[in-house]
This record gives sequence, structure tokens and C-alpha cells, in this order.
Amino acid sequence: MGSDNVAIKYELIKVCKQSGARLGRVHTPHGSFDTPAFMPVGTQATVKTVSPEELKAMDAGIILSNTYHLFLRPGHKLIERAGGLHRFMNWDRAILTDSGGFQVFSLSAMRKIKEEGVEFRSHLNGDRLFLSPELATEIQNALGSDIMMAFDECPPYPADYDYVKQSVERTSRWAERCLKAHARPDDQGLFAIVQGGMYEDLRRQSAADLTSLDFPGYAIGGLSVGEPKDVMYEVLDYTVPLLPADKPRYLMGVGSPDALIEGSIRGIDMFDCVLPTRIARNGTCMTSRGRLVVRNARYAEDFGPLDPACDCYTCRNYSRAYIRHLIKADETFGIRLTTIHNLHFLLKLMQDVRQAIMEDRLLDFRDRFFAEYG
Ligand code: PRF
Ligand code: ZN
Repeated sequence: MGSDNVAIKYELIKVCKQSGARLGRVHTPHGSFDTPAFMPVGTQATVKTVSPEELKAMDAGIILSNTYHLFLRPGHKLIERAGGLHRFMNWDRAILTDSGGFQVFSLSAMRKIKEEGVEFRSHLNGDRLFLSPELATEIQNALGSDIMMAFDECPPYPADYDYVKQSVERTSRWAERCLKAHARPDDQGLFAIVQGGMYEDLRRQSAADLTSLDFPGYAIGGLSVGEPKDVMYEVLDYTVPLLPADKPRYLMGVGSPDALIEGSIRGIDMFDCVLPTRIARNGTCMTSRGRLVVRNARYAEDFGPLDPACDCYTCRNYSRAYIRHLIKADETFGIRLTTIHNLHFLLKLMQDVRQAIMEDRLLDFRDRFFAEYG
């Protein structure tokens, strides 16, 4: 299980003989979670509309939150004074924080990337702000997340080779600066992020740079940024084998059911995505038969559950017609019900994936799932 003086340890339990997927367990200062794992997203120190008790009942062992948002509001110093992010939000299981590298590029205006860091304007009030590897690390140390992410640059898609090469090299220098700035290595693990766009030799260069620095886990960034799915799977095919087998591997920002299964098959251990919670808020549900838009008029008098195959709180107690009515009437309970269902659906999918790995039948599971899900 690795040495004892590190915050994050990966335990490999079993490799699926049929697919090569890994069943494992990640040990953190706030408990352990089984992998492959899906991490619900709690951007603003809350997984939108659901309580920590509800998340636990759905088997979430780890959630994700965001440096960028908490830095802007309410501020990491305030959260530190509250006793850290776990205490502040009443979540005593594991938390991973993203570094802000990606959010600065996707949300803020007027970014200027320099060697020192990134200058940007707040998406809330236009304030001129600056994030650097050192500050992103200091913020995450103050938040006290179990897993912190290095401050990286995620290039857009498509991006030309020379641009991506520069950004890989900068991301490597920034990762080293994060490691130096990290003040709590005994109770927080810092993961590095492999970039390199869709270029195999740049992924190779990025992985070589970062694995030479011995982080307790590695993420693959820069995917699910608009490229075709086949391209993402191809990048995973050659990138995952570049990462150490005794550390967790995290595919950032990916959470569609098909990508969770295909990523697991390729050796990914952790995933996060706003998809289940975001689509829930406009009335879209993930079901065993594919997506269902419960707002649709065809469900006005459908008194059955969202998904007959689901045993979540929502499906055990409420009908499509009722949920549709709530959402159309702008009643917040409606989006709570769809959020609970979607999170339950993905967390249950990951339980099924883990069971299939245990029984060496993940490829069979994939084929059966896709035949139903479409
Ligand atoms: N870097 C960081 N966060 C991310 C990404 C990345 O490349 C992605 C890419 N899909 C999602 N979230 N820091
Ligand atoms: Zn359900």
C-alpha cells in the first residue's frame, strides 16, 4: 500500500481478466472510496440541491469542489477560519479540489497567461485577479481538501502542435512549483495533470516530466473539450499506460455513462462531471433506456417512475407526471428529485462496473449496457 507518510494511498484489489480494468481503493484522511469512482461535483461547497446525508445514502465516497469559485466567494481564508472545507460544508468523507486552472479558462474573461500565472477578471464582478501555481496551492491548503490538483493549462480544442507543446512545458514547470509550495503533504495529496492535447508525443512528454516528480496520483486533463469520443478513447489508449500502476488515475471532467465505462476499461480509477447534476436541473434524466426529458408533454399523465429499473428515493416515491409538474411550475423540489435520481444512477453504474471487474466480465457488461442505453 505504499509508504506510511503520505496522505493518499492506492490499493489495487483486482484487474479484470476480460477488460484490463482496475478494481481498487483509495485511502484518504477522510476515509476510503472504491474505484473506479464517480465524484459528484460540488462547485460552490455544495452538490447543488442535495444534502451530505443524501449523498452518503447514495454511496458517494468523494466529492469535488473548486478552488476558483471558493477563492472568489466566500474566500479561502474564511473557509479556513470555519475549520476547513469539510467542516464548513458538513461533509466528512473525502474531497478533491480542482486547481482553478481549467475554470479560469472556461469561465473568466480577459485571461492573460504568463509564466508567473494567469491574470483574469472574475465572472462575478469583473474584479482583476491573478492565480499562480503557488496561490492555487495555498488556497487548496487552506481549504484542506484530501486531494489537491496542480495548477495546469488546458489548451482548447483544436490547438496547434506548437501551442500545445508550450503549454505542456509550462504545465510541467507549474506542477513543480505546486509541489514546492505544498505545505501539508502529510494530510493532503497533490495530483499532477497530464496535458498534451491530441498529440501522442506531447502526452508522452507530459507524462514523463510529471511522473519523474513522484506525485501520489495522476490526472489526465485536456480531454472532453470538444473532440470526438473516438479521439478521446484513442488518447486514453496511449496515455494511461504511461502512468504508474501503483497510483490512482483520474480522468477530469468526464461523466457520461458510456465514457465512464470506456474509461474504466482503459484503466481510469476516478471521474468527475457536472453532467448528471446539470442536466437534472433542466429536467433531463439518465435512465437504463437512455436519456429521458421529463419536462416533455408526453409525460404529463405518466404515473410511473422515471426509471422502472431504478430503486432511488425519487423512483420509489414519485411519478414522471408529478416531477414534470414540479419542474414546469418552477418548484425546486422537482430539480432535487431529478438530481437525486441522476446521481444515484451514475453511482449505481459505478457499483455495477466494480462488480463486473470483480467477476472478470466488464466487456460483457458494457455490451449489455449499451444495447439498453443506446
Ligand atoms: N484541467 C483541470 N481541470 C479540468 C480539466 C483540465 O484539463 C478538464 C478537462 N476536461 C476538466 N477539468 N485543472
Ligand atoms: Zn431513480
